[in-house]
Amino acid sequence: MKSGFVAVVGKPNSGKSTLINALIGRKISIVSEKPQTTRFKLRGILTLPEAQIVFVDTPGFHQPKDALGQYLNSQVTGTIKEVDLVLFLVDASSEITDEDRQLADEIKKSNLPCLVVLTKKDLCLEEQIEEARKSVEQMLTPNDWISLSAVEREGLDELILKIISFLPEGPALYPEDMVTDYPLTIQAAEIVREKVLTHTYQEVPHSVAVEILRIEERPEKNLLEIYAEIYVEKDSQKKIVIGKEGSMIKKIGTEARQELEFLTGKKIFLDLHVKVKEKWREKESFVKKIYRS
Ligand SMILES: Nc1nc2c(ncn2[C@@H]2O[C@H](COP(=O)(O)OP(=O)(O)OP(=O)(O)O)[C@@H](O)[C@H]2O)c(=O)[nH]1
Ligand SMILES: [Mg+2]
Repeated sequence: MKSGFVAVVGKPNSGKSTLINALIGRKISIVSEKPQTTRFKLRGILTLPEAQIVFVDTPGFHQPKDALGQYLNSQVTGTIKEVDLVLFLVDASSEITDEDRQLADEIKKSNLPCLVVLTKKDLCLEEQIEEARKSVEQMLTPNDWISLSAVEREGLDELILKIISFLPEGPALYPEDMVTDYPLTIQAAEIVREKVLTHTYQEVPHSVAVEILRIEERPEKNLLEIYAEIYVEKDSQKKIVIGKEGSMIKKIGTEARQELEFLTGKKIFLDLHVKVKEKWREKESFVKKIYRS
């Protein structure tokens, strides 16, 4: 048996969360077409007969603009230090940028084995993959390479075999039926945030944070009551999230409730409030309060 931790790192939107969800076959981490979707260091666990792989999803590595950005980057660099293997995801369908280069430097500093994953192959011509590969070769010399498409599930089995070859011998680290180790409070907050991200644009998705205030169990009714606060930074954003006559918050609430019911197998009562917290992304103490993990 082999087992170990694998950091999944890459710039925002490179496809980290999509890949982890595809490998585990369940939605571990929320996904959106907007950059900087992931804010937590989330673990997804894949148990096979011959190995247990613990993937650590991370926020997209980027040029930080505020306390939130600094915190997210620190989650990436912190994760790189505490794993057995680094998967460096590079979106082959878009330009290589300084963010890729800076992340490559961080990976080199770690001295850990690195497997480069060129993502979104379904969107690329063969030449683009070759070009991406050449650009990455100028940044670092990885231990191995793969190009794949998480959306089309192409290359996933090969990736798993390659990952296992880097892992040390060892027993399973988590129970074999466990796919993630993060608590329902975080899962629920992320699901609500995903619904907000799906339905809002421009600055709003970046300005939203969700905090679960409390969860109350009503076992006699097979019911969970979830009370959540949605934080935004401005009154105008609050209006958008609530929508005309509450239509938007109702839509967000309905979609989140359905997903939470599917996830837990219980009836869900979801209470959502929207609150303005001016410039929360610039306030380190607030960021730490919400995103401590
Ligand atoms: N066509 C295609 N799109 C993909 C693929 N993988 C991811 N995407 C899309 O790329 C976008 C970003 O995917 P995410 O998985 O959220 O990316 P991420 O790296 O986790 O992003 P952050 O959490 O913001 O750092 C989404 O719209 C995905 O649907 C792929 O293999 N093919
Ligand atoms: Mg992500």
